[in-house]
Amino acid sequence: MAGLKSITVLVPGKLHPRSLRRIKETFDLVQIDSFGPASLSEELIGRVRGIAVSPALGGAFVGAQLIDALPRLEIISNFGVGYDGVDAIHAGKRNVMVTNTPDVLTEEVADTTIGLLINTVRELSKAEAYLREGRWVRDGAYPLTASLRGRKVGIFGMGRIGQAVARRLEAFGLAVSYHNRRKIDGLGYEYHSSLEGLASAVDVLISVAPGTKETEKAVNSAVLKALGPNGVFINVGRGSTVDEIALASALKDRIILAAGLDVFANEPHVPQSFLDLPNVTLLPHVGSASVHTRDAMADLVVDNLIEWFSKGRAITPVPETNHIKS
Ligand code: NAP
Ligand code: 8YV
Repeated sequence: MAGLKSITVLVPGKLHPRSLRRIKETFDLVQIDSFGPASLSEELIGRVRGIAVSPALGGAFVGAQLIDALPRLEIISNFGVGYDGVDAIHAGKRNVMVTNTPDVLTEEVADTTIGLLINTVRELSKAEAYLREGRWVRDGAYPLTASLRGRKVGIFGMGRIGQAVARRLEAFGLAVSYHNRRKIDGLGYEYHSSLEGLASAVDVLISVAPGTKETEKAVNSAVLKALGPNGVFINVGRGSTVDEIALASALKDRIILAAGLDVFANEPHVPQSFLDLPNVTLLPHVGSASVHTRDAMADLVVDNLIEWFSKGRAITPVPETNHIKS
């Protein structure tokens, strides 16, 4: 790997410490706190050949401006399977490879999704708070809750994680259906060609869809109304896929029963309207956040860089840049 030491990899903002350590051991690592091209010296601009970034953990958004400012840039290695923090379409046009971290986090995120679903329906964290406040002794048993029994679950975004969630739900004896842009051949779950159609056929809607222009605010008031008064909405995909104002109103006016959210449009800021509501379970984007899985993601970020600069190919290119050769 000695030849890689002369290659400069820029890390704008925060990144997992394991990725940082391995990049530092292998490449010429340059970390910067402020992200715009204006914060880079002329000398650095001419040197950077790779970027490693984790937008959701406090890294920079890697947009067209930054990509265009770096004439020798070859690869952007994104920490996370969701790469809405990188302008991959623009990178593709500029012949810059973009990689993400699929598969290594799939089962962890599916576990978290099931935990969030059960917690939302059976109110486990509220029941624990009740016990800790001494209310079991003072007020008696915790009130009875809603149930998962007999529910139909719809998955918006039946990809790697969606299918891992569906496998778990099958073991729970729950009926599963889904909406994607395309029906998946050979997948034995009922397909709905529209999100609203899916929502009206189920009483749990789980969003595992990516944050794109097409999915922006896709979960809107019509979808929530279709989900109905017994409906539960779970989001582990991206906050941008939800009209958060419509969701807060739907929860407040009992258009739906409850929601469980791991992701938000403007992280780490969570709308006060959600914090004020009793029927929403809130998590700080912890879907993949175990030591085991974050280590695997951190390694894949660096392995993509090493593979690119030593063998001229990427391990996990995103579809928008799959065509690019070194
Ligand atoms: P994936 O395998 O690419 O699955 C995404 C699915 O969404 C695909 O089946 C795709 O099917 C569907 N989709 C994309 N655009 C759509 C649209 N406009 N309308 C309807 N369906 C659409 O990705 P994954 O590995 O399962 O990850 C999914 C997402 O989960 C990531 O992008 C990320 O945002 C999120 N995530 C969150 C956490 C967390 O910590 N909460 C962790 C990991 C991932 P079609 O192409 O057929 O439409
Ligand atoms: C990470 C995620 O928490 O992979 C994703 O898309 O949302 C999570 O696994 C996030 O990317 C951290 O940067």
